[in-house]
Amino acid sequence: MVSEADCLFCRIVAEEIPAEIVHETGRTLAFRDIDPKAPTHVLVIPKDHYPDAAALAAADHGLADEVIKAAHAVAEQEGIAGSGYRLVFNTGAQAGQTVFHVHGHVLGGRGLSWPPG
Ligand code: IU
Repeated sequence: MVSEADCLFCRIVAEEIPAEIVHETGRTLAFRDIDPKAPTHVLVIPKDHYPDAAALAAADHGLADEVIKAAHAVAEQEGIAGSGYRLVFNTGAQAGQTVFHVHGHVLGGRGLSWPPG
């Protein structure tokens, strides 16, 4: 397991910090965002630590695919796969990334405007 001691999401994976887990596979974890921006707002992460989506994709071992599949499984489980949902990977500070353990936001349950702010 690749983890960083001071990473919030690594600590959720290690069960040192509680979270409402909604989906888990061998290499991924999904939990409800603590400050939801939509009726459904779930974060999907690889259990291993990669700082952002670019680093995860560069690792090239299929884990990015697993995260995206897990996100769709969450959307189905939450009942928003049919109506539509947004999968967002904020990548870098200017894009709004605040937690530097790659995570996909699964957002849905209401109409979502475009473009984002
Ligand atoms: P961002 O894309 O890095 O900005 O997303 C980080 C998310 O992590 C953000 O939506 C926070 O509400 C969420 N979060 C959380 O779920 N639990 C926490 O303890 C903290 C942040 I700090």
